Amino acid sequence: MSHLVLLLLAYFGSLLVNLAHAYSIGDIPFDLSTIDTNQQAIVEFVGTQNNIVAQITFSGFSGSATQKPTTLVNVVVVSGLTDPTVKYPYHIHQKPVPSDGNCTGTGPHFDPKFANHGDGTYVCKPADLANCEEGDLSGKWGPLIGAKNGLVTPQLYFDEYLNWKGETTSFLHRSIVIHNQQGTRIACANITHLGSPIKD
Ligand SMILES: [Cu+2]
Repeated sequence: MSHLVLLLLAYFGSLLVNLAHAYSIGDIPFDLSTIDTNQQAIVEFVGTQNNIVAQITFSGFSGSATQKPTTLVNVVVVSGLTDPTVKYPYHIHQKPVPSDGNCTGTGPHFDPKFANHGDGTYVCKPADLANCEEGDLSGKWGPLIGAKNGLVTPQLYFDEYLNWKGETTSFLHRSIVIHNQQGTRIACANITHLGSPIKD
């Protein structure tokens, strides 16, 4: 190989490394280097309820002068949601899973800003995310669509409405509930914070 080719390869190689930190949401450039190593959380469904095996991770980005803080959410389901005609809703619920494992004990959706007035009129519109319940993940980003072989199409999105701080405002140490189409709670698991406690 000529030196020129090697030089060009080195140049484009370094360009790729730089690009690895650049990301864009629509037209807005996003800087992945603002990731906060303390804002990491994981939810694991281990197959003990309706055979549902899934992992949901949350990674917080602290933001910068030109960029709002946001959270990258990754939802992977590999078993249990096997009816391709069903759209399975899932939400962050108010309380962690009780020791008896009963999903009813997780309480209502996590909604610290009272987006739901409890009068039956609540609807989460993707065009108006600020007025969705913070915990209404499937309302904001779409339900999980069943797959015959269990491998649900993964979801990956940035949610700028999730809050990492404050005893009443943080989504940490609560739970995620997956429902069937009728609304029955078919699995629930706790949101575990990875990293040092976050100061308010
Ligand atoms: Cu729910």
